[in-house]
Amino acid sequence: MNAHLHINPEVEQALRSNKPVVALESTIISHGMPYPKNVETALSVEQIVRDHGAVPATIGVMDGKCVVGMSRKQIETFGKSKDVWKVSLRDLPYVVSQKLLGATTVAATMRIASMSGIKIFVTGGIGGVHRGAEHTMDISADLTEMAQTDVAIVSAGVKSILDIGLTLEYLETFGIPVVTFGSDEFPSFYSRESGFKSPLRLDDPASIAEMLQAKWSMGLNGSVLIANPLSKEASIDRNEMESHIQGALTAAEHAGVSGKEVTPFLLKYIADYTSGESLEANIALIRSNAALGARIASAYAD
Ligand code: PSU
Ligand code: MN
Repeated sequence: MNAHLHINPEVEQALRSNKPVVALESTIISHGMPYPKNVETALSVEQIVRDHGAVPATIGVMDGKCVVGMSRKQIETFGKSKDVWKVSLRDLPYVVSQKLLGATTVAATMRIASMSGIKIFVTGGIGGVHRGAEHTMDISADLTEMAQTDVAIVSAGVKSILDIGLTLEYLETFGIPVVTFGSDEFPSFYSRESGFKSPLRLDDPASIAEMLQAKWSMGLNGSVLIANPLSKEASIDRNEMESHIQGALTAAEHAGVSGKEVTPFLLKYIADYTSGESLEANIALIRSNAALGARIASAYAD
């Protein structure tokens, strides 16, 4: 086994005996939500995974190791510390060799999950093709990673800080199936609607697990994006979100934000300007994704 991988004993045991395991990322803890809601949410998400019959494995970088299955204390460290690196794929060797504290994005988390043998990964939203990418070339490494790594991702769709249409085109080009759970429309994170039809739809976790099995057993490499629309009660009106997103994009341009800072800047702006509402929606959707991910992981293990 890779010397930089540290899998906790409970996760290791579950993987060895083919029990369902669900990977969880840490960028959402360190850069996606304020303390202490971030820690409370991360711990409750782990509990939801357990309640649905799977073992949670929150992933991040610490002391030169890719930690797979953080302890409660480690989750608190990621939630409280000020200088946590946002680690995408390109940052991973630097942060590991420099022994820094690193919160992993979707791209880095799924690669570490794959190194460990975990097949299902639950998050809030993935990175994608940014609006204006035809000029900036700002396309998240989450997408390139999804093209090659055999880990399925459960998310609430794609946040409309991104260009959802171009992101769906990219996923099609790279052969990444996009399946929405129980809906014909692809969701846009805070909203059940996006204005885009979902390429595929399945209505139960077992059918999704069968599709994963079919894909990987044929040697078709890469991820499957499983979109789980937020409940109607927690969903925020799409037009209301659009005005906040426009504000966030304008503020980012004025502040000259670029590179890896773009996504955290936009997320924080929206959270600040929608006060509690977007944070509550964010918590509701990640909890719902955790339940669905654990059910798919259980079906896949069967
Ligand atoms: N989108 C969200 N919430 C998030 C992220 C994206 O709605 O927390 C985080 C995830 O960790 C994702 C990362 O992998 O941002 C993408 O960053 P970038 O666009 O810099 O690749
Ligand atoms: Mn980017």
